[in-house]
Amino acid sequence: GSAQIGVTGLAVMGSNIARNFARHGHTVALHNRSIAKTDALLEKHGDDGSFVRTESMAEFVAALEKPRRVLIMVKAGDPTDAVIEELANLMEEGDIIIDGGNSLYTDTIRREAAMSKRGLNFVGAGISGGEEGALNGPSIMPGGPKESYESLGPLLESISAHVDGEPCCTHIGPDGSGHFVKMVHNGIEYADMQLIGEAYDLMRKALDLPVSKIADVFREWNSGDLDSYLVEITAEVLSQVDAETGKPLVDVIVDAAGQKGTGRWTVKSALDLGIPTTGIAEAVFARALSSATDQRKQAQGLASGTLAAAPTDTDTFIADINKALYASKVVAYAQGFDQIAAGSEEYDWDVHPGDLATIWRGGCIIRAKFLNRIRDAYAENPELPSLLLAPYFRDAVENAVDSWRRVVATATTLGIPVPAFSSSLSYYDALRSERLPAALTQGLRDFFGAHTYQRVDKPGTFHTLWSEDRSEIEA
Ligand code: NBP
Repeated sequence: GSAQIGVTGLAVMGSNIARNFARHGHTVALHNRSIAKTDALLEKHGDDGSFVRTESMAEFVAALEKPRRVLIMVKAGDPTDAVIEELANLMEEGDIIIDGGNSLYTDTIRREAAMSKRGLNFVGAGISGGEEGALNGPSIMPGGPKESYESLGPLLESISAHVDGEPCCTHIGPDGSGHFVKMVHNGIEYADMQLIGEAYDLMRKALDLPVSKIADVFREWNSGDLDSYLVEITAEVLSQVDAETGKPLVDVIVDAAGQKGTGRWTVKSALDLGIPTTGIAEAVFARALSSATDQRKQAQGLASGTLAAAPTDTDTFIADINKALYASKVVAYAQGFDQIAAGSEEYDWDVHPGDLATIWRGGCIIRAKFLNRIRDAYAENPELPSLLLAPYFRDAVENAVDSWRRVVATATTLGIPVPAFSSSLSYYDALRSERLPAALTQGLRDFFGAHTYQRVDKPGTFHTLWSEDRSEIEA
């Protein structure tokens, strides 16, 4: 065979990636379970480059040069397992199977172990950027054996997005690390979108701004510190007018947010790792609450209270929201990077956080100017205990903190929900607190369950004899 890469699974993502490879001069073998998608691709875009049409999996594998490289772009879960098995039976030692779908990282760990036993290289690669990114340059997070990256890396880097000449693709670490960081990336995407939603909601409900004006605010923000793809497309979506009703499109869209599961996975993993990824969790729960439409309908008459303290100056409050958004975003990223560090530690992956900031600057949904700052922060100190402690972010948050508090306080008196703004602020306050009420928690646990506690003034483990004379013993 002569094809440098094969792509199986030619739905929207797979066909766009196949075209991307072809446009970069690679010969691409094409395969899909049903031939219709393969033919549709060839008919519409056969001119993009050099493709090899194949019908059966055997024909597909035979079309590839050795070591063979196959990218699987089918539905995550059972379909991916089925395709891997079919391929593995046809491939030879040293060949590389890449799963570019949104697989759960624990599945990737399992698959990599099974494939390496059979002498095959298995690479779980997170791919972000949606349809458009797949075609024009996604951000790619490949895990798997380091050796496989030597032959695969240049190929993947050639089709990835580039920022300042650097590819948005690098080897993340062994086995499931690529899909793990892609999962957290998606979780951060949830948090980012929730924060943007809260900022928008405040401008509508606290400032009574028309949607078109809010679109202008986001457009303006996109030329400052908040410069990012999601802020940019927020301005686009808010500017859209519904052809049928003449209303802003956002006003005719049902306010129940869907989810495909990667946010939920991130939070489950955060719970298992014991990392307070509150920004992402609030975002996942906010989508769930939005979708509880019956319950919401019945709760609509509940009292809001009488505190309502509206902001006095529109421009000042918009500037406050901007800073609250920025500070909360720093918290969401700080937490996401903490989770990646914990996952890396747990699975011995040696993931470099600075690499992630680098490859997330382009191609992916959370791409943002801000990531340059994160990259600099980890370049300066790879052992950073929290992003919030990097000098740049420490200053930025200090500069924003009064605005952040005003926004959360105002939203609270007006009864406007800001779960991500407020929980991020609480996280920040908890993190910087010298003492936390966890001391009382420990006391309570010792009271009802003899769970013991430690003292601030001497080493050891202690228990108070609560049901006896309440003297303290060393446990
Ligand atoms: P889908 O996730 O909708 O999957 C459709 C493809 O899977 C078709 O090619 C279909 O073949 C194939 N397939 C199925 Br379903 N079951 C199969 C089986 N048992 N054996 C063989 N093939 C099977 O496609 P997508 O939206 O292009 O996404 C592909 C992957 O990329 C997914 O894992 C997704 O999570 C991930 N991803 C998507 C995005 C995005 O923005 N959409 C972004 C990043 C990652 P058929 O044509 O014969 O039915």
